[in-house]
Amino acid sequence: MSPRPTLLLVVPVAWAPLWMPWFEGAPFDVLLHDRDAYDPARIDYTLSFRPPFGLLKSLTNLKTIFSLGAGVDAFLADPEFPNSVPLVRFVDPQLSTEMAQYVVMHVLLQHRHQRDFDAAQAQGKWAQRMLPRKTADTRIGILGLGEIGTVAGERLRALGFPVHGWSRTRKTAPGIESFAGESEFASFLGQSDFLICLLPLTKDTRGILNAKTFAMLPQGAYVINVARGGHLVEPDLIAALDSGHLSGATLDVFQTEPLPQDNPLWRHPKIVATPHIAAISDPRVTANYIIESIALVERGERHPNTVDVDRGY
Ligand code: NDP
Ligand code: OXD
Repeated sequence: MSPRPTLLLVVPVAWAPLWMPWFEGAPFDVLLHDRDAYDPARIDYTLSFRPPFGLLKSLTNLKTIFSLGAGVDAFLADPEFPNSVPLVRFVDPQLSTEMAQYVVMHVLLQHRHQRDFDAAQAQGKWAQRMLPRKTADTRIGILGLGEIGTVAGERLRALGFPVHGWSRTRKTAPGIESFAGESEFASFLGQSDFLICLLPLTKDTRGILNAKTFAMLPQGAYVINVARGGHLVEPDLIAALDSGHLSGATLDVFQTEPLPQDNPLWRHPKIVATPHIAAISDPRVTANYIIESIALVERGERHPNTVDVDRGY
């Protein structure tokens, strides 16, 4: 009889009670990286989000590396990442729905000028007025029409916004106009009153939210970055907000997380900053996904959510 496979869970020890119960009854053993002693050569699978550099290489018999997040940039940033081992990312309809909720909420808060009404209420002012721009005239541009970008686009479309998206390859999502590749980037930007970043962080997309990009957006555009902090050139955003070209920004992700206390993004009057909470992988759902995924790998099948390491996503 072959030995049971072993999954190494790389999360803080304090999170063990959140995760371990969902693996009970799984047909493999689960060890916690920071708590349990183990022989690196006996680990078959790992599940982590930002594993310490070098750890994965030290596990010499890995069959698959699982990411507990949708984004895998932190894995590929490891100079010793073992390229020959399949890397499988987390894809989950619930995660996509929650990401879409976050995006919809921040589009609506801005579109409906809710913060102005909050301020008016605080002063006891009856500030009745019509929406300055009609929903049908408010064009939403989504950078990245993948698993999450497509769901966010569909939800915004259902609310009456014209939605278009930009991706590497052409898409055919109903009601969402597709722009593809660098040659269509400028025309995509030119009609984006809201620009929502849902790209993976790769060598091609790092710093894509920069002064040049902002200059191609219509006057008064609003930027939402829910992808990765590395997409944004922070001083360029502040300059575009201070010049009045951009009307505001919502940021859920940052170059350095947690966002340092002295970072000006915290206090900028036109920025809404949240602590990387747009959607957090649910341990129960993720554990089920891993149980099914390991069964699939053990049957010798290729996982459909295997990352193309050369492409970076
Ligand atoms: P997918 O891989 O499903 O989609 C990525 C999309 O980006 C695809 O449409 C792809 O195009 C497009 N793309 C990639 N590179 C380029 C490029 N160079 N030029 C144009 N388009 C490009 O990713 P998900 O939708 O699952 O996730 C997106 C990101 O969201 C994650 O990588 C992660 O960083 C972030 N995220 C953030 C969370 C949070 O809480 N803030 C939670 C979850 C995810 P094509 O389809 O043609 O290949
Ligand atoms: C993810 C994330 O990539 O949580 O899933 O950021």
